[in-house]
Amino acid sequence: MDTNAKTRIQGLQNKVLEAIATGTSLSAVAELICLRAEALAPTAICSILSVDRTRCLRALAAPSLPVAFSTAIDGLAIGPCVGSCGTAAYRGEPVEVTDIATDPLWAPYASALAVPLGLLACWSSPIKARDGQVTATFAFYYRTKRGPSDLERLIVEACVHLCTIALEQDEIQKHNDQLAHFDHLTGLPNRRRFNDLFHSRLDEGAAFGLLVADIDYLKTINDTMGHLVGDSAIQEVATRFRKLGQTATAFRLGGDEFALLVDGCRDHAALRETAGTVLAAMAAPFECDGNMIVPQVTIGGVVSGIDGIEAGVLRQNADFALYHAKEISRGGYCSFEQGLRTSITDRMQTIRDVDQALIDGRILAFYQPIVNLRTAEIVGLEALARMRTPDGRIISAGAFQAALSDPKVAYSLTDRMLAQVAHDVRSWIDLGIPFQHVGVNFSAADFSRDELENRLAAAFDVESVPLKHVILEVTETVHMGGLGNTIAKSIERLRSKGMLVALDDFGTGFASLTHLLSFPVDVIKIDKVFIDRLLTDRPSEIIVGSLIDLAARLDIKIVAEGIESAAQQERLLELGCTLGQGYHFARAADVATTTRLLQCFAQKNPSGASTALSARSAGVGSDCLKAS
Ligand code: GH3
Ligand code: MG
Repeated sequence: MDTNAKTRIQGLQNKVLEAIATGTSLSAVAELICLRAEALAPTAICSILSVDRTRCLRALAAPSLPVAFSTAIDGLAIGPCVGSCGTAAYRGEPVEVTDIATDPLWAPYASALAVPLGLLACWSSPIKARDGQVTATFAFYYRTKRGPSDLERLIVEACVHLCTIALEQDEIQKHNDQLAHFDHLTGLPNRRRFNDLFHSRLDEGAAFGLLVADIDYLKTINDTMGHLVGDSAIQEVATRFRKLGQTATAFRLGGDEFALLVDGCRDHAALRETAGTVLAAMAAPFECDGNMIVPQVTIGGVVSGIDGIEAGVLRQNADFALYHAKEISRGGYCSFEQGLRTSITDRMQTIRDVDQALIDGRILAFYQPIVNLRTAEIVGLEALARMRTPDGRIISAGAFQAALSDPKVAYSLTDRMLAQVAHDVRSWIDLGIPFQHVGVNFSAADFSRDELENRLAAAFDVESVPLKHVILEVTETVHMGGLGNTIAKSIERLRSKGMLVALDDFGTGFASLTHLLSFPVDVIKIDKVFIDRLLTDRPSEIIVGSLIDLAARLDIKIVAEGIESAAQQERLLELGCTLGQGYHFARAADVATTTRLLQCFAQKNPSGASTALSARSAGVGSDCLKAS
């Protein structure tokens, strides 16, 4: 071969490699290879076909062949007798057909396809990936009945090599795109892809709805059944979302959060209907690692145009709706409403305030006495959180209650309270006060990690305070909430270790006495709303009276909350309730005031049969909670 030909082949190689290196698309590179090869071999017509995963030929580049010819070949399955290219791909070796009209390999296609176009001979070479799989073919067609020349062999050799590189590069590119746009765990398109589509829908002014969904209690699933089961829950939810097909396009935004784009949706009613379909898809349980799990999700939704036209606002409003749904309708759906923005941003501010107060040490334990209604002696305390503002005001828990919807804040607040309560109880014991017990409030967040027993033990160990001085106070919603009643089980475990559990705010939640039989507690605290109406509302009096009788028979102690008058105190005593708390006796006060109160009014003989809060077993009077 003359040096001129060599140089020209080298020129072809350089040009193509440069195109690959600069990220030119596979089809454009393939076309460039064809045109350059044809320039070097003017009597040849070049065609590159790829072989897809289903082993069918796909037209990649054939710039000098009629489109109809390429279209006819596209989709043919490779095989032992499929022209030159289909056969070369099948055999994995070059196929030289010097007379298409008579060669049996071309029998089905010669007269219908090639010969009428003047294509009389075809030499096809397979292009192989590193693993030996044929991924494409490179062919020279001739208008005369002949085989390739020596120069053409060299050109094809160079081109096959270049095609291998281009195809490999394309695979890498596709793989990178997959990684960049699709989630590894679920195979769903990811946040980036969602953002692209979301913005382009908005740019087009298209009508669409957006649902954001978050799996409920995934942390609990991880903690109780293991991370792999948690992964399976995410995958299962993704699979169910994918099966929604045209109804909504699902994306995994990250963690256990998903987005669903509902094209064509124009109003809240339509979006609510779609959300209903999504929720219905979650109903069936699935099995994983021997556990039966119902994959519950909560969904918030917005409609483009109605709830915002700007991407950031619309997306944030969807989050607000989800946040709201998590609070009022777990496992359900809420659509965005304008009022949500203010209420949620207010709450966020409160969360930030409490978070800062925790950092600054401005969360304080105050104490309200629980008294013997007969003697007004203090038999115990309830610890109540207070926040001191930077300017020194004391804010009661009701005013920053909203912050406790944030599990992290709620958890840290309990830690802070436990440390202070343990410290204060130590000081009372050291002062020789016959201290009995203090109730500490716990939220659902405190049960979210399976370590409450250790946290309690650690906090009180530091001050060498025995846990018998602590009563775990939980509300009905906490007690009955949680995945598969894990909270109730955790409470039962703590009880079995001898700790007392009080059900706080009884009557305001959803608990029934039947629940109490399945998940017993030691103390019921009747909510203030019943005490408020005790003297004026006959049904309230009947409820309180029956509750006191029933509790006595179940060996559960009763504490009345929010007693504000001597008349209420007397009526409660007549009904058989001997323990209570409220402004009539004392408001919650700081540790110094509480110390003075305890020094003056603490029940002197807690172990006496009728004057303590603390017996779980029979034989101890009803106006004590705990046997010493
Ligand atoms: P909620 O009911 O309020 O939604 O709380 P949650 O327990 O589901 O927790 P949240 O939505 O606040 O946070 C998501 C949790 O999901 C955090 C993390 O523990 C867990 N998680 C995030 N990504 C993965 C993952 O890829 N695999 C597993 N197993 N868990 C994950
Ligand atoms: Mg979640």
